[in-house]
Amino acid sequence: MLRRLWELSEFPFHPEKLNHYETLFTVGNGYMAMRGTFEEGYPGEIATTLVHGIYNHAAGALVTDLVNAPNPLPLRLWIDGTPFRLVNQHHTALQPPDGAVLGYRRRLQLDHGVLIREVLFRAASGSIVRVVFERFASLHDVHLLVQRVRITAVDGEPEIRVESRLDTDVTNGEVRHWGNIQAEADGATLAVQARTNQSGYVLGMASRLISPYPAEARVEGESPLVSSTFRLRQEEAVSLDKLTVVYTNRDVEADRVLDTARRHLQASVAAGCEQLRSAHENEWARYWDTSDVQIEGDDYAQFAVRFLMYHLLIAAPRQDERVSIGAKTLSGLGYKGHVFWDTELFIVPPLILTQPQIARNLLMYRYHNLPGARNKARANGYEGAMYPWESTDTGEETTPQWSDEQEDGSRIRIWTGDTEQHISTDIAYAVLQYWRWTGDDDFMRRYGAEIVLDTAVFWGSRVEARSGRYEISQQIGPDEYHENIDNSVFTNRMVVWHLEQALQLLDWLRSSAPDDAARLTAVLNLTPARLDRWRDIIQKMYIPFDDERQIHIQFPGFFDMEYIPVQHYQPRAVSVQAILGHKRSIQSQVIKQADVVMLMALLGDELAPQPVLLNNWNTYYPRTDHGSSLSPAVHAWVAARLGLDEAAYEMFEHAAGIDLENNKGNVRDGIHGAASGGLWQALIFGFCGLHLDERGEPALDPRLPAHWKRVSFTVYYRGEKRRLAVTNPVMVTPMA
Ligand code: IFM
Repeated sequence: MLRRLWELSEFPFHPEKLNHYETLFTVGNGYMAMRGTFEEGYPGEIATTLVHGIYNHAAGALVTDLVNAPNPLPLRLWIDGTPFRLVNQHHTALQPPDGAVLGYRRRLQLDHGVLIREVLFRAASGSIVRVVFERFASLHDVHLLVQRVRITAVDGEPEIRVESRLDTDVTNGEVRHWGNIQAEADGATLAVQARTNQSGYVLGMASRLISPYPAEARVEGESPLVSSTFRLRQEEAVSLDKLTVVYTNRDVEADRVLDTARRHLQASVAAGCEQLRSAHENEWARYWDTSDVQIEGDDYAQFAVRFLMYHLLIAAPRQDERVSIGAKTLSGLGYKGHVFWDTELFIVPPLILTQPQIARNLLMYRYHNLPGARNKARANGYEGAMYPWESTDTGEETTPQWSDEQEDGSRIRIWTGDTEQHISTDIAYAVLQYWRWTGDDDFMRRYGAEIVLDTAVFWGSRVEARSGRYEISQQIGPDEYHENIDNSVFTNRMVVWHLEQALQLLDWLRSSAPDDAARLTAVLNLTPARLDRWRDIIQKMYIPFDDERQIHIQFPGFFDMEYIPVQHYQPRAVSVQAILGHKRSIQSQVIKQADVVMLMALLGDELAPQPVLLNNWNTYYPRTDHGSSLSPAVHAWVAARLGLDEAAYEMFEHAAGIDLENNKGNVRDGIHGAASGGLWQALIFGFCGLHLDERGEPALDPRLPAHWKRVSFTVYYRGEKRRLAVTNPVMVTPMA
């Protein structure tokens, strides 16, 4: 793979990386996204189009899926009757007489959000054509997908047939979600409407092939298609455009979905592709103005940070506060499109600082889903709001209870939906972080405070008073190898922090927004007795700590388990857990991901003095196998703050390679959204040391890798754009 500073490029074709690259080459606009599959198809492809918020729990499926929508991409070509494709019907490289691929290059322009694929192709007849496909999901008009194919007769005078289709024969793996499919082909316009078979979402798609030649349309099975045939003279070139518009009944009433899509299509056709493209590119320029980070002295890091931001931006809902970003963004079917803590602690922070309106939308998703969190608390015998570990459109808990079948036919019980409860505090953390950076008091008064306070109410009812102190039993901390343990130091300490913040927030509300304070006090039943209990918990919560070694203890009993020197298992392409097996590793000190180290990232110096933080690092870093993609970036961030330059850069590179190099081997399932957001935080909070100082003002404390010359970036602070830069040797450009 080649990388220019603004471009991901594949040259020549790498069929062995087909699914990996489909993920990387995804285009999207925060409403919908399409994986980088080919217009003509390819065996083994995972063609996926995802539209935010369209979930369905099909009969027989374990849990709800984010639904793979009908595929709008198909554009097939025949050159003198030879089908244009990159592989023959036996799935081996194309050889005469099936035609031949003479050259191939694919480029994703990160600055413009445009995907371009160029192929030099020889038909069986001997004619040679150059075919250039382009596509973008408009950032200006989120319902619109624009495709273009340009065909040039390089040698010969070939007859060309182009066929455009909307493919409704789509599934999520084995699971079929769509029913009531209607397909229409009328002139050059194709249309489909379908309804999800359990949740009843209606999706409509209308598409037009804009061709200077006569076109014929028909419906084949349940998919409409249109084709156009013409002959090119030697060296003649022709461009055909395909515009597709998508609507769902999340946008308009169900009976208006298709009609709205059709009208919208008509207006887009009238506007013309050039105008659609420049509006799209201008919108990208607007987003990059605040989201770009420039790194001088390290092209790999520069490219990686642009790539991650591109992927966060194409997944980020810009006009919708009832959806959120799943763990695999909109670029794959992994984790079924479910929303985890990945969003609030990893993805939201870069957005708070560079696109605060999007961050607000994502937090509003949690506000709207408070009823689901309250249901979960009640169902478990608690008060307040207990957010689900995995969330979809309903806000109810959607974590599967059992894994898919293992090789031996068994299934593993998944406990995270029951006992990975720190998510409620993670969400509160993000709300407070948003508030501190944006100063958005209106959001806090009307929505944010209710999230922070009602999750505090949950913890007040969740903790257990035992032997003169408070404990929390049966937890899973960030390190998910150790399930249902008592007194996770991460959870217990974050709960103390959460309750402290909740009390301070209530004080602020009382003084600056007494009506809201009174409303929330009444609705959430914030009695003096309840607040006294919070104060008591803050004082007496059990925080596992080893006085002798001056370290936090991940949980009592952790050090009694088998010690496995994780660093000896190198080089390895899989986690130590995968090598040693589930059973052994859960009874060992092998840690899946930053846990105490995550606590250090979130609380920084507030957690403990520097020597303790260093002791924690020296204890936990060597025991961590980074089995989760969330881990390396957090380690990079913390190592940078501790001045451990070598480890910081090593972990930064590891995190950058998770998607780009597929170093966890599962990018086919989608981009690792949390690793992406984590990488940004390692860069900005870790290496650049951006933080709010004692006065609540942004400040920098850089610790750049030695070979970096300069990092410059933009953040929003309380509604103002600030351009910042740090250099090596350290120099901080005053905030402007
Ligand atoms: O949320 C994460 C978790 O921390 C580790 N396993 C994968 C989840 C989704 O990314």
